[in-house]
Amino acid sequence: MTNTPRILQTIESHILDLQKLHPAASGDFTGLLNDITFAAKIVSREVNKAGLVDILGATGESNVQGETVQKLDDYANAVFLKCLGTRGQVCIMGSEELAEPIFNDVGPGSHNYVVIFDPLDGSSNIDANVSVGTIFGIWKRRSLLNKVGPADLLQPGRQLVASGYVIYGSSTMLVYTAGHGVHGFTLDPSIGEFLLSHENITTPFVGGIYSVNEGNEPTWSEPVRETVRQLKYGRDSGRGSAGGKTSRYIGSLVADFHRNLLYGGVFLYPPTADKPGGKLRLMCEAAPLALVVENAGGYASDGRGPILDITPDQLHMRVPLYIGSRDDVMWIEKMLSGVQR
Ligand code: P6P
Repeated sequence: MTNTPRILQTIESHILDLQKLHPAASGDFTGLLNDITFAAKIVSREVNKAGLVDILGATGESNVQGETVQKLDDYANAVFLKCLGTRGQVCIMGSEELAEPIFNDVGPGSHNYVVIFDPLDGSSNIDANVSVGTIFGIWKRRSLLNKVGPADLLQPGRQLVASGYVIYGSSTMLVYTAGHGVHGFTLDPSIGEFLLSHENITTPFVGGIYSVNEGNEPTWSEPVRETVRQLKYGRDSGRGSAGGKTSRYIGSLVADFHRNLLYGGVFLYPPTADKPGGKLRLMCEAAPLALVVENAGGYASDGRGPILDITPDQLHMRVPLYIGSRDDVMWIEKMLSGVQR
């Protein structure tokens, strides 16, 4: 009996299967997800060459092709802006790299979707060959009859129709959810296809890892300090308890999030003295990852309640972020909202 090769499923065919769940679908959403996939392939190629062709920073020098060297995050930003909504599906694009969103509800196409993204999160790590990532969120346009405006842009994560991230690491993976589970696809550069490698990702209810920049401890509040102490030593425990978690912190959100999603754990970015509202951005980082983690069985909080329920007051609104294994994040929320166990 010859071994029947496992059927390899590309992300494009996975997305098409998703479209079949919605018989009335126009195909715009499918096209949009495929545009994101295409942009991810282009960015992956450049990120993986970064150490070779001197795309190392905003030097203003020319590279071997005589082109002006772009910072990789500028490059990634330009690629996603160019690739998104090539069929006119998108009415607003918001990028972590752009102060203002780009509105576009004229010309051919349905202009039905809003896409907010961080084109290359963690890019300051790229020169050290640390994994970096793209994070994206897709909302539906609300103002179907009148001109697109702020009400279409500033939507809570609960209104996301899909979200995901790309991690450019030892391999390039695209992980996304559209409300029917969380699925991971690994890029095979030899054929230029993202192949299904992690179907129906679920994250452990309780994790063994906590991820936080402990260098910020001097500026944390006392409840945050006590929470991290108990993550380290074990909950409600005296010193030296064996019940603590192990510490893992890369300093690249997508890499820390992805590892904790697969292994179980909690990532924390509490308020600090210079970022009293938190460092991470709600719309292009926290909310898209919150949708992913909730669809994988986890939870994401700002320390008071669900990240997904926060309505942004502006595109670059920042929030404190506690995200990962459900039991861990719920416990942190109780610790920080003063409700002891
Ligand atoms: P800190 C990278 O700059 C980033 O935006 C996230 O990717 C990462 O989680 C966080 O900042 C790291 O911040 O203050 O620990 O260096």
